[in-house]
Amino acid sequence: MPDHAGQTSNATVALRMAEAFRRHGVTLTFGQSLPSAFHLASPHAGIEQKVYRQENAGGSMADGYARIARKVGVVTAQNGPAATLLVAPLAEALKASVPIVALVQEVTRDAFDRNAFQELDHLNMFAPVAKWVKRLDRADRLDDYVDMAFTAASSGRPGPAVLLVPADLLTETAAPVSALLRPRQLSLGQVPLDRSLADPAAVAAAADALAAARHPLVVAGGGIHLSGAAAELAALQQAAHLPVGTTVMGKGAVDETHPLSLGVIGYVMGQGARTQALRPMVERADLVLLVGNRTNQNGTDSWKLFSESTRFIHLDMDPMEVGRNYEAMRLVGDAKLTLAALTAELGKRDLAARAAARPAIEAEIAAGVATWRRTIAGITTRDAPLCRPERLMAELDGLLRPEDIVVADASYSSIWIANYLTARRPGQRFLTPRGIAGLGWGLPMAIGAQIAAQEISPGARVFCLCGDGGFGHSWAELETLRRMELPVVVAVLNNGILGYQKHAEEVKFGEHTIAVNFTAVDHAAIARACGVEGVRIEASSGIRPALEAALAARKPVLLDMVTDPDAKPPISFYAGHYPEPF
Ligand SMILES: Cc1ncc(C[n+]2csc(CCOP(=O)(O)OP(=O)(O)O)c2C)c(N)n1
Ligand SMILES: [Mg+2]
Repeated sequence: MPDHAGQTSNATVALRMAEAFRRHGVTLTFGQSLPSAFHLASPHAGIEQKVYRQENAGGSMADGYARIARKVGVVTAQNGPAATLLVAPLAEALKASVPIVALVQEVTRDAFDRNAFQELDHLNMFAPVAKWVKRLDRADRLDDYVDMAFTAASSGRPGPAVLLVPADLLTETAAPVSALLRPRQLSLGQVPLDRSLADPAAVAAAADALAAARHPLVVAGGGIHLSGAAAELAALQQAAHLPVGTTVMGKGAVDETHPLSLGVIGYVMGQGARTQALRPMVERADLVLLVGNRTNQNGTDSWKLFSESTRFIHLDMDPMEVGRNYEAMRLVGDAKLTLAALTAELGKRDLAARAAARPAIEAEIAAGVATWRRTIAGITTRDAPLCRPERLMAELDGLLRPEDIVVADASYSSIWIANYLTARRPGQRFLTPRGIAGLGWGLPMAIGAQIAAQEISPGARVFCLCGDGGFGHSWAELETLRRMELPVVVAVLNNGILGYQKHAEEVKFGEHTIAVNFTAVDHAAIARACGVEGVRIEASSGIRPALEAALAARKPVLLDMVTDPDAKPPISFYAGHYPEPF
C-alpha cells in the first residue's frame, strides 16, 4: 500500500495529525506539552509549540492569534483540569466568532468510563462553548475528523471546534491509505473559508432603500474584521456618502479620521464620549445598515440606541443574527463580497441627494468631535495629582501608527481604548474580549496578537491595556512574554479597585460590596521578577516619556500606572450619577 505522498513512512497517528494540521496552515500551536505524542511529533511537521503557563491564557493566546492572522488558532490541553480551563476562552471565541481548534487529550481508550485519572465528560462540557465537539477513536478516520474540525472553525460564522483524541491512539501506527483514507490536500484553516454573496435581488433592494433614505447610517461590527472587508466598507462609505459608526469590536472597521466616521457607538456614548454629541445623528437615522453586527446589548445601549421608526438592513454571515433584535431586510453573506456588490448597485442609482446631504453630515460629525476634544482637553493634558487613564490614552494616541495593534482587557480598559484611541486606517485592529468580556484575557490575547503580527505585519507594535483586577488573572504569563521575548508593551491601570464593579454597584445600589478594594500591588516589581522591564508611573508628567521609551524598546515592558480610582469611561448608564471630571 503506498504511503501518503510526501509524508513520512512508519508514521504514528500523532505525526499524521500534525501533518494534517500543517496542511491547514498551522505553523504553531499554543500548548503545554500535552498531548505529548502530538507535541513531540509536530516539529517534524513544521509546527512549533508556543508554551503557555495556564490553559485559560493559552486559549486566549490562540484567540488573539486567530483574530490578527485571520486563520485558525490552535490550542492544546490535557484531559481533565486543563481541559476545564479552556471553557472560558472557547466561550469567548464562540460569542466573538473567532476560529480556534482545541486539541484536547482523552484518557486511554481501555480506561474510558472507569474513573480513570482526570477523566471527564469533555463532549458534554464543551458542547455549549463550541461549534463542534467530536472524539476521534480510530486511526483511519484521522484526516476527515481533522478536516471537520478546521471546517467547523473557519466556515460560516467562525468559532471554536474541539477535537478530542485518546492518548493511546496518538502513539498507534498511522492507518495506511485506503478508500476511506484518501490523501487530502486542501487547506481549510483560513477565514473565511467560503465567501458567499447575498442574494443579488436582496442587494439591489438594499441599494434602492439606501439611495432613497433621508438619513441612512451604517453600524459596523467585528464581522468586518473577520471578513477582511474594511476596504469594501471604506469604498461604500466614500461612494455613497454614508456616515459610519462602529461597535467596540468593530472599532477600526473604518478610518476614524475620515469625515464620515462617527467613532464607537452603543453603551459608550456618555459623558466624555467622542460620540456623545452624535447621538441625535444616530437617533435620526431612518435606515440603518448593520454589518457583521450581532446587535448585542452593549452595541445597542441595551437596544435603546435607535428610534422606533428606524428601519434596518442587516448583513451578516450568520442567518440567525440577521433580524435577531431588529426586523430587517436580510442580506445573508460575506461582508466583503456583499458590500462590494452593494456599492456597485448603489453606483447605478442616483446618489445626488446623498451627495448633497454629505457636507451637513460631515459638519455635524466634525462639530461633535470638536466638542468632545474641547471637553476632554483638560483631562487629557493636565498634570493631575493622580494619573488619569484619559491622559495615558491621549499620549498613546499621539504615538500610535496605523499598523499598530491595541489589545484591551475586559472592564474599563476596553472602553478607554474604544473612546480615546483613533483608528487611522480602515482595518486597524483594536482587540477586545467582547464575546463574554472575561477579565484576564488582555495579556494573553496580546501575546497571541504579537505572534501573529510578526507573521503578517512585522513592523506592527502591540500595546496592551489592562485593569489591575483583570491583570491579576494573568500575571503568570509575564514569564511567557519574557520567554518568547515579544515586544508587547503592557500598561496596567493600577486604580486599586475593581473599578467597573464598584462604580456600577454604586449606581445600581447606592453602595458596593467589600470585594471591590485591593491592597496595594507593585506590578512593576512583579514584571521585574519575571525578567520584564517594569516601570512605575506615579506622576502625570511621567506618562509620555515612559510610553515613548517603552514603544521604542522593542522588548517586553510593563508600565504600572498608579491611577485615579474615580476615573470612569463614558458609559451611558452612569449618566447623571457622577460629577463630571473634566
Ligand atoms: C472573569 C470575570 N470575573 C468577573 C467579572 C466581572 N467584572 C467586570 S468588570 C470587573 C472589575 C474589573 O476591575 P479591573 O480589572 O481592575 O478594571 P477597572 O474597572 O478597575 O479598570 C469585574 C469584577 C468579569 N467580567 N470577568
Ligand atoms: Mg482596577
